[in-house]
Amino acid sequence: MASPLLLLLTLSAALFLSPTVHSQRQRSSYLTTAYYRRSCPRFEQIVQDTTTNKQISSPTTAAASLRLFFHDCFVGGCDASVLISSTRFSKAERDADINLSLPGDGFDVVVRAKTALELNCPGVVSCADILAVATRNLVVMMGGPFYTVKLGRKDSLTSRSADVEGNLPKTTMSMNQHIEIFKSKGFSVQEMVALTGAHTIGFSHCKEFSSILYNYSRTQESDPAYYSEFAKSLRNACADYKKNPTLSVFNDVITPNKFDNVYYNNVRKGLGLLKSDHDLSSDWRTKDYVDLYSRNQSEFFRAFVKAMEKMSEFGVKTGRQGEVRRRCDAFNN
Ligand code: HEM
Ligand SMILES: *[C@@H]1O[C@H](CO)[C@@H](O)[C@H](O)[C@H]1NC(C)=O
Ligand SMILES: *[C@@H]1O[C@H](CO)[C@@H](O)[C@H](O)[C@H]1NC(C)=O
Ligand SMILES: CC(=O)N[C@H]1CO[C@H](CO)[C@@H](O)[C@@H]1O
Repeated sequence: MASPLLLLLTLSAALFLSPTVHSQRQRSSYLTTAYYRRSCPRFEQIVQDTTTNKQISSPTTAAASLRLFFHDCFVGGCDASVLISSTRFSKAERDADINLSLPGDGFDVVVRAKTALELNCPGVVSCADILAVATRNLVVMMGGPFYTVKLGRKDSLTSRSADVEGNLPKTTMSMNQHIEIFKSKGFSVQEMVALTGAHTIGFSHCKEFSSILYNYSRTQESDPAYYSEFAKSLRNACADYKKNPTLSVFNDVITPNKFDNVYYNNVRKGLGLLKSDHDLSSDWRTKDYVDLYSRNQSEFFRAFVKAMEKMSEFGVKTGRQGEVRRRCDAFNN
C-alpha cells in the first residue's frame, strides 16, 4: 500500500505561544494476564520484538494499530473480526466504507507477530490477543501510558461489513449521536473524551474535514470555530484533495508523533482537525473533560488507561464462542 503523503502544517510561532446497557457488553472475568504463561511463554517477548521492529521501520504503525483496534472492538467486540478478508461470497468488516483507509501497517504488524508465534507455539495465540497487546505496546512506544491487557480472547467466527453501520462514530455525526454510540457499548461521556485522546497521534485524510474548510456557509469559507490561520493552512494543504485522495494531515498538528495531552490543548484553541474533535470543546457535556485533560496530562493518562483496559475487554469471545485462527485474515473453516 502506498504510504499517504503526510503534511505537517507549519504554523506561525504566535500559535505556539497563544494559549447498561447493551447486550454486547460483557467484561469477561475469563481473561487473565497469565493466559499464555505455560502454553506460549515467549508470547510477550515475541509481540514486543515484532512491534518494536515494525514501528521503527514504519512509524505510522502505532496510530494505524490503535485505530484498527478501536474499529475491531466497537463492532461486536475485540475479536479480530476486522482482520478477516472478504471472499467472493461475503463482504467482511474491513471492507465496510468506513474503513476507507485503515492503513495496511496495522494489519501487517499483527500478521508478522502471528507468523513468529505460529513458529514458536502453533495454534495457541489468538489474533485478537495479538492486536490488543501490539496496540498497547505501540501506544507505550509513542510515549503513552502503559496499561494492563488481560489475555484469552478468542477470534470471531463471523465478520460482516453490514454489521459496521451504526457502531462506529463518524465526524459528521452530532455529539448526541457520538454519545449514544459510546453509551450503547457501556462507555460514559468521560470515557469517550478520554478514548478520543487517541487523536494525539496519526493523521486524517482531507476528505474527512473538507466540508468545514471549503464553502462552509454562504458568508464564510471555513467553519469559524477553527483558528483562522489554521483553517487557511489546512485549505492550502488539502487544495488538491479531490485529485489526490491520499492527502492527509496530522491529527495533532503540534506534537504529531508523541502520545501526549496536546490534542486537548489544540481542540480548545481551535486547532483540532476533525469536526468531532472541535465539538468536544464546545459541548457542555464534554468540554470540562477537555479542559481537565489539557491542563493535566496525568489525569488524561489515568483516564485513558482505565478506558483502554475496559475497551480491550469489550465483547470478547472466550471458550467455544470463538477459535484461535491459524491465519488472522481467514476463518479456520
Ligand atoms: C467521536 C469519536 C471518533 C471519531 C468521529 C473518529 C473519527 C476518525 C477519523 C475520521 C479519522 C481519520 C481516518 C482517515 O482519514 O484515515 C480518525 C483517525 C484516527 N482515530 Fe478516530 N475517531 C473517533 C474516536 C477514536 C477512538 C476512540 C480511537 C481509539 C481509541 C481513535 C483512534 C484513531 C487514530 C489512532 C487515528 C489515526 C489513524 C492513522 O493515523 O492511521 N479514534 N478517527
Ligand atoms: C465551492 O462552491 C463553488 C460554487 O458553488 C464551486 O465552484 C467550488 O468548486 C466549491 N469548492 C469546493 C472546494 O468544493
Ligand atoms: C494532576 O493530576 C494528578 C493525578 O490525578 C495529581 O496528582 C496532580 O496533583 C495534578 N497536577 C496538577 C498540577 O494539578
Ligand atoms: C486495509 C483494507 O482492507 N482496506 C479496505 C477497506 O475498504 C476498501 C473499500 O471497500 C477496500 O478497497 C480496502 O482494501
